[in-house]
Amino acid sequence: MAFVDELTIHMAAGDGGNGVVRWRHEKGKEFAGPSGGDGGNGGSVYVVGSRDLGLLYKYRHQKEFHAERGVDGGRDSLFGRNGEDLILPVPVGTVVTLLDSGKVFDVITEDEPMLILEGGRGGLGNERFKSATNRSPDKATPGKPGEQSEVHLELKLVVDVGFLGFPNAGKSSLLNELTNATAKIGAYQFTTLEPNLGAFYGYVLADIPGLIEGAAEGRGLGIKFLRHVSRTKMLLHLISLENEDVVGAYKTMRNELEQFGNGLPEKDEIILLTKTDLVDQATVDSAKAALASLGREVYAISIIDDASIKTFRDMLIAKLRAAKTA
Ligand SMILES: Nc1nc2c(ncn2[C@@H]2O[C@H](COP(=O)(O)OP(=O)(O)OP(=O)(O)O)[C@@H](O)[C@H]2O)c(=O)[nH]1
Ligand SMILES: [Mg+2]
Repeated sequence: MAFVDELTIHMAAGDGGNGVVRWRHEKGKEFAGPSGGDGGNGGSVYVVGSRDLGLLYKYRHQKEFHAERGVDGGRDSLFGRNGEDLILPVPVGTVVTLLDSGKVFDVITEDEPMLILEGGRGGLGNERFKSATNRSPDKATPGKPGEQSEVHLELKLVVDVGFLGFPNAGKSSLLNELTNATAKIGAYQFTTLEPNLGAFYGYVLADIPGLIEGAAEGRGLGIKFLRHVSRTKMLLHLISLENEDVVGAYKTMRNELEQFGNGLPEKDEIILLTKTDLVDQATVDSAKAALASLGREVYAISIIDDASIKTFRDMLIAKLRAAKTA
């Protein structure tokens, strides 16, 4: 799932349909009075929370969203039909700001539409203006314009676990293994160019592009993505056992975090050694011991070892549930 977290679009509620001036015709009567109907109301614009975190990405090429206009009134007292509302699904966690008025809507629930722009009321047909003193009014009113605005949508996602690591560490492979994500995997660096998200037992896991030394100063794809993990509750730090010096690799990455700051260094962190199938057990054990001696929790997996994935998955679920109740 590709990731777009900000979008500005133009949204418009529908204008009201016009009221009309019409006259009744009845056989044998020269004058039978006004019969112009009211216009229908314009459709309103709503946003509604959805679990689909990729929605903003789907809207990225569309700049204009509008509800339907009300239909004009007709003769024989016919009311125009109301315009259809527009109900735009946005990911739960989206903050919707109407740039024209500054109004802000926080979409935090699913399936509860929130009215953001109201459709214009339909105009009145001439039949409405009939009175004892005026039996043949030729007055009708136009529909009112619907509200419209530039609208800024920003997804302020609460990611539960952010994956961190050098390119090729196996971040995307793990995300695909643990979640419904279908992130691209490649045997080269920087396969992942923007964050991928996956749903994990009601939690959100995010895989970000690989970081390299100097990321905090803007090297590689760096800083833009560190910003994303700065919103996560927990970091999963992946280190490939292809590294001969896992402690060195760990310290390099930690150093980037320290330099970046923004609360990142203080986050809960789990270390995950990857690709255990490429080395012997003794190497796995000594790497684990060396990292554990820094006072960190360390786990090890291989994508081709189902048992290791299962153990890790169970541990992660337990940890997330414990964090929630803490
Ligand atoms: N042997 C082995 N290879 C693995 C394992 N996990 C991932 N790989 C391979 O390692 C390479 C990199 O995997 P990715 O999941 O794309 O790594 P990444 O960390 O997302 O890389 P970037 O997106 O470039 O930062 C791919 O060729 C994977 O097939 C593993 O457990 N064992
Ligand atoms: Mg990747």
